[in-house]
Amino acid sequence: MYQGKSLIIIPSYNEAENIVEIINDVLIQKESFHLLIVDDNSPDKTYKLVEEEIIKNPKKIFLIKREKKSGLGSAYLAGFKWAIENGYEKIFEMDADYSHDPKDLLRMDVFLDNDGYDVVIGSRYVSGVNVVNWPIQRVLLSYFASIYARLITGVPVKDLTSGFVGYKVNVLKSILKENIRFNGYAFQIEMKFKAHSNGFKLIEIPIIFTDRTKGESKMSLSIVWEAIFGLLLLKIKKVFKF
Ligand SMILES: Nc1nc2c(ncn2[C@@H]2O[C@H](COP(=O)(O)OP(=O)(O)OP(=O)(O)O)[C@@H](O)[C@H]2O)c(=O)[nH]1
Ligand SMILES: [Mg+2]
Repeated sequence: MYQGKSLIIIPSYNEAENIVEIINDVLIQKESFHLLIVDDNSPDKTYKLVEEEIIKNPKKIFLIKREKKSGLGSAYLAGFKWAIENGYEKIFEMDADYSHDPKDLLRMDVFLDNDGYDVVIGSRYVSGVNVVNWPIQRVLLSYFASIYARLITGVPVKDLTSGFVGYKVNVLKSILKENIRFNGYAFQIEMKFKAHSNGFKLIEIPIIFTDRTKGESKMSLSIVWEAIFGLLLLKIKKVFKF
């Protein structure tokens, strides 16, 4: 239905302070960009603001509203399925909180028009450390997590936990045939791991990641544990193929 178009998927949970602005900032980047918000019944009613935007622009903005908070990974899986069913060719993951600059979507989109690349990753660590306004503990955690993830998985990507990623639809079709186990940071690692092991070509381009200035973080210790131990499990399962 939407061949040649790009779908930007934004999961949202209590992003009322960001959502209207980010929707409009994404749409002005390129005529062919469409948006899908996956909201988990946010208590601050983020979805209501999305519904109001949809009334103004029903052909380009879409909403999946789920019953309850079920995690970032499962929100993306619902979004990917919808994107495939609706015939989009390029699909992006992006946060609602302005950590990812909508302007970077243009640079990323171009790579997916190129035959040589299947996945484009907006990367904080491709040239030094490009993170603005994160406390030093958070930068260190993320940076060492990325080194750990690279060592364990063997995937030659510097920012494996990046949540700013574009995929050609074939990549998602192929990955979704498999079982996706994880839901938090580990979900991001798993997606790149599976894309790489299914033979797709990944490229990292540098982006500047800025900490959110509005709304609250949903990061939790359980998300970090899932990434640390879950990854080991993923590797062991791959080695022993069960
Ligand atoms: N639908 C849905 N969206 C979520 C869920 N958890 C987080 N999000 C959204 O996913 C994106 C990333 O979440 P963040 O809270 O920014 O996580 P983070 O980037 O690790 O943490 P901070 O930047 O420190 O806030 C944001 O757009 C959130 O609103 C969830 O369970 N369901
Ligand atoms: Mg964030």
